[in-house]
Amino acid sequence: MTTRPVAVVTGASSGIGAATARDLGRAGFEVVCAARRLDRVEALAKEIDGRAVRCDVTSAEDVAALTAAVGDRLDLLVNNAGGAFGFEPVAEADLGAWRRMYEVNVIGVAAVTKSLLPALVAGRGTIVVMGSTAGQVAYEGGGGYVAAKHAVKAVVDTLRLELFDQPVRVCEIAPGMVRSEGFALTRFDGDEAKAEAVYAGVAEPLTSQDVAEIVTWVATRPPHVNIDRLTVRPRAQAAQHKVHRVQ
Ligand code: 8X3
Repeated sequence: MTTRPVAVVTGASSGIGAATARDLGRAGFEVVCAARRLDRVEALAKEIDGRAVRCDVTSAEDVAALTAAVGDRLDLLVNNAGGAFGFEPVAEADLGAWRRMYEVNVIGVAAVTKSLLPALVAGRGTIVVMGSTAGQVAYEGGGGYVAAKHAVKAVVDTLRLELFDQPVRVCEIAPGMVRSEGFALTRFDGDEAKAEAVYAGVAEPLTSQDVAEIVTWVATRPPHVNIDRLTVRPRAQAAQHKVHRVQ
């Protein structure tokens, strides 16, 4: 029987999710590392003395299995799984990619949160959702992702209202430019040159670890303190389009 608080991190196989799982492990959490790539989360779970569950957040069966693995009580849910697919203008929207983005970023968050909510209420837990500055401002080529992340923000705000009399905290973390393993590469379908260009000349984008430490901080505030939304950008990014690049 564990005496450590228990956290679930979705999308824990890489990037912000993996860094968050590690950071929470260091902070004393027993972390349930959930992701589609089981081999990766198994290795991570071993490293941090946590648990691994294969979970595609768009699969009802996988979400049910994750919920069963968690049991009756949960201290922290980090809805991190998500991502951007494509960078085309609305006029050329890849509708399949838009549907996938809505499915994983929005419905995935709703499905996992809904399923784990009874355990979170029992555990007087905290829900952290990985949003994005794309949930606050639009940018050219971002349409499908921008729309999905705006929807994530709306879901978080709705949830917080609905849980106002429950002992559950609800927080959205909205990072700007993070040089995380995979994000840009996924967006550009494996095109390394395009992925690299996103960060070209930027003195210092955020790292996954920077965001992970914020998740841990949010989750370890006293129970009456709710960080509603935390926006974080690198110093070199004053606004979505205002990025300082040196050549
Ligand atoms: C990532 C931030 O600017 O690529 O969520 O949309 S951005």
